Amino acid sequence: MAFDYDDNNIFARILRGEIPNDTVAENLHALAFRDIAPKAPSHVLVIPKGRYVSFDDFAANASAEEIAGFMRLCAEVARKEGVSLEGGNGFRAITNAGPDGVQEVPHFHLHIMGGRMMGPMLS
Ligand code: IU
Repeated sequence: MAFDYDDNNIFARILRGEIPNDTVAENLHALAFRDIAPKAPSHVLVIPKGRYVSFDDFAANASAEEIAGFMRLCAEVARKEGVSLEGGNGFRAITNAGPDGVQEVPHFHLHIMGGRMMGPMLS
């Protein structure tokens, strides 16, 4: 298998309820919770409930329903956090994949960050 999923990664343990999290929103396919070390006034991680290592694993192997549920939850988070373009000032959504992307947790997640001007992409 191309993507070996580690069932003991920290986000798998959060999904199993073994570790507490500060939930912002949830649906059938995804969970959104506050990053433990926020890099912006609003910094939320959105993760699929399925076992996907990275963006490319999720994009290639998740069902259309899982992908839609995930994306809709991202939009709900932006609205709830007051950073969507419906009334807010915008946000940054990024994912880190693999060693060059400096991915720390091997369960796909999207960072949604807002509440301040984010600055240049690269650092
Ligand atoms: P990365 O995209 O895998 O590089 O980032 C992982 C993020 O997960 C990082 O921003 C951490 O602060 C965050 N995080 C968390 O919210 N809770 C945890 O228990 C752990 C990491 I470990």
